[in-house]
Amino acid sequence: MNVREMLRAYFVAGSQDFKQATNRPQALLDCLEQALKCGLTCYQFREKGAGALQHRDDIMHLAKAAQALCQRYHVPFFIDDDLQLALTLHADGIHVGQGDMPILELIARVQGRMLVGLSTHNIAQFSAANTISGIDYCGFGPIFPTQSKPDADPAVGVEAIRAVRAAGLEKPMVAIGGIRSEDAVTIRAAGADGVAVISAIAQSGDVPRTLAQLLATK
Ligand code: 3NM
Repeated sequence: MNVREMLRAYFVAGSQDFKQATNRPQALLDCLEQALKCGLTCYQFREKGAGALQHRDDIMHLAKAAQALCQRYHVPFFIDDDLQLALTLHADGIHVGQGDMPILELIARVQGRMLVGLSTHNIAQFSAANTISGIDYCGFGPIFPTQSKPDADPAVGVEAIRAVRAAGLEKPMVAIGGIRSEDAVTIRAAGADGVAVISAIAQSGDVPRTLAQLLATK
């Protein structure tokens, strides 16, 4: 699978995204497996924020279980912002934000052993990332206001995706932030290679329908 195809329907989640569940880690795994069965193209393990697991052993155990599921369905497994964990597990990729480990240092330490994704929140950041060949794709957003990330930047809107592509910036891009499954077609038409979501899948009452919409061609 090439990187642009991998970005088509990208699920980002940790146990903290299943606040209603009595067993949050298990709820994450159940939801992830359902999504994988329905054609999910990428998963990022992001155990972060209020309610996230705190103990290293628990995090490792959950990450390994999520990775095993992804491997069973031949879907790339990314780790958010934890290079040590990503290297230990031989993850397919690592994703970092602007405030995490500096991207050039990360690329140097990864040495081509896994894919690298970087979050960008405006055209200037995307443009800077566009010139760095060690970055395999950029997250871009938040497109809409999001409930899932308390420190999110201001929403940029779908128009900002068009502006990035109109400026000739061609790095693979996954749009993120407040995206509902019904928005996927519009967002891809604007120039994103795919959509990354937390709530649209984690809080879906009908994962097959959600994935069908996320993957839809029109
Ligand atoms: N990163 P939801 S927005 C993890 O703008 C994350 O880089 C963002 O969650 C960014 O799909 C975001 O529930 C949260 O809005 C996405």
